[in-house]
Amino acid sequence: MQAITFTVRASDGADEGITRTTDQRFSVSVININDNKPQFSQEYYEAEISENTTDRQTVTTVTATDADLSPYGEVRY
Ligand SMILES: [Ca+2]
Repeated sequence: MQAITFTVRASDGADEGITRTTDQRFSVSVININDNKPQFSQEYYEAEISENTTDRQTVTTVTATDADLSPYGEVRY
């Protein structure tokens, strides 16, 4: 789980020089959900193989990515 920390400063409406401020630190935990599906790097792939091609020959290489963090962003083929 990732966390984002930041500081928010609240200031009153007093004139410059006598303004009073308060800083507050916040921490927000980012929950990983599986809200993205894998996307192939190309919309269309085309390949040709010889009729004499033996088993286990590479025909073409495809890639896809998933914008989610691991494990939901891991892509299997
Ligand atoms: Ca995903």
